[in-house]
Amino acid sequence: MTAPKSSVASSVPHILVLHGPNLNLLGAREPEVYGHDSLADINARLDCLAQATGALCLSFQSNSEGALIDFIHAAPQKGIGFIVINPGGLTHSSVALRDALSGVALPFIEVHLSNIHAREPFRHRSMLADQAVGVIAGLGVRGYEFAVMWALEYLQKRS
Ligand code: CA2
Repeated sequence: MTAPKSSVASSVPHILVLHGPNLNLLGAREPEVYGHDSLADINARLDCLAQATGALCLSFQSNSEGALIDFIHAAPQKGIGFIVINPGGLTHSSVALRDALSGVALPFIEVHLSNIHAREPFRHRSMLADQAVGVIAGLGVRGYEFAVMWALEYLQKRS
């Protein structure tokens, strides 16, 4: 007997990759800081990585704090088991984003393309980092890949 579609989907590990404000500009501006890859390039690579292990990688970018928070709130109903997030500039200011992540209680890794600790002092503080499973900064696009690989291992061990 064929299993109902919903139970097939829920057995597949789901990772959510969230990109915060201005990251839609990747590849077009400031390549010396953020690299040459566009957001579409990054998402496609992460999607391939997840699919190679039979998982699903859902990506979402917004310039709006509220839209990111709404997406985080909906994550458990979408079957998401892990979040990889580059909160962009909201990293350094957003108590609301921190509260949303704590609210859904999903494990997450914080990723930054640049090494925020080697930049201006206001970028050294993260509102989310102490709640994260881990933080990756300064490894460019590879940082997202490492985070997704770690998330895949984490979800496989827990299934
Ligand atoms: O290094 C990172 O990934 C950051 O999260 C990027 C944020 C910055 O505010 C954080 O301190 C560190 C900025 C995202 C803006 O992205 C742009 C990409 C291309 C051109 C202009 C901005």
